Amino acid sequence: MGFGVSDRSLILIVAVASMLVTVTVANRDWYYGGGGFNYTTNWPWGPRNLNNTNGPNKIIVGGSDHWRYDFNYSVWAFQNAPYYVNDVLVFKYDPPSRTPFVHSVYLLPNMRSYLNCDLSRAKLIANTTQGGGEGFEFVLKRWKPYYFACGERNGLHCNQGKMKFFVMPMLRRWHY
Ligand SMILES: *[C@@H]1O[C@H](CO)[C@@H](O)[C@H](O)[C@H]1NC(C)=O
Ligand SMILES: *[C@@H]1O[C@H](CO)[C@@H](O)[C@H](O)[C@H]1NC(C)=O
Ligand SMILES: *[C@@H]1O[C@H](CO)[C@@H](O)[C@H](O)[C@H]1NC(C)=O
Ligand SMILES: *[C@@H]1O[C@H](CO)[C@@H](O)[C@H](O)[C@H]1NC(C)=O
Ligand SMILES: [Cu+2]
Repeated sequence: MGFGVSDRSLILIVAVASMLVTVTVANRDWYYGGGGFNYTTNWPWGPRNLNNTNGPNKIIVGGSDHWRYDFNYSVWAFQNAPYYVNDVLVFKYDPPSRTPFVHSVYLLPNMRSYLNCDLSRAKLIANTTQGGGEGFEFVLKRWKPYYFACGERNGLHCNQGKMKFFVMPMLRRWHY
């Protein structure tokens, strides 16, 4: 009988629909990268934040700069927000056997000590050797602010070296 007008419309609709599906699938690939999102090339408000059902994220502190002197970790932490409870922060830095410029990781008790780089009541969580290899992993276990700082040179790395940041992990929403 050939194609009537309604048949043509139908074909058009099917064609457009399949194009939309293709675009949607392409976007999904772009967004979720088949499951492994690359934090190194992440944008500030990265799409990893869109999928809260993805499970805990592993985040390398400082990205490809790792944990080093004179890198603005406040800006880095802000750009990588939000963080979720059970996300894992990975601190990477060379051990003393590989560099004279050693680092460490401390947790500071509050905002005041954080602002002043006051290490007197800080708690060591990773010594100078623990950032080697795959790095030191710290799980953001609780819904509370975490204040991190390097403890080397009596606060100099924290102050002058900008080696400090804080995060406030959010509770994960298991729906979207
Ligand atoms: C992430 O991106 C960086 C920089 O483009 C690249 O060096 C690294 O290999 C990538 N990692 C993965 C897991 O794709
Ligand atoms: C989020 O990630 C999970 C696990 O990778 C996946 O099963 C789910 O379909 C994703 N959700 C969306 C909206 O893509
Ligand atoms: C750092 O901690 C590790 C693991 O607890 C320990 O084996 C190592 O001796 C410590 N290194 C220093 C320099 O304190
Ligand atoms: C990091 O950079 C921001 C924006 O330029 C600045 O306001 C902040 O003081 C810097 N942080 C440190 C510790 O210098
Ligand atoms: Cu340091």
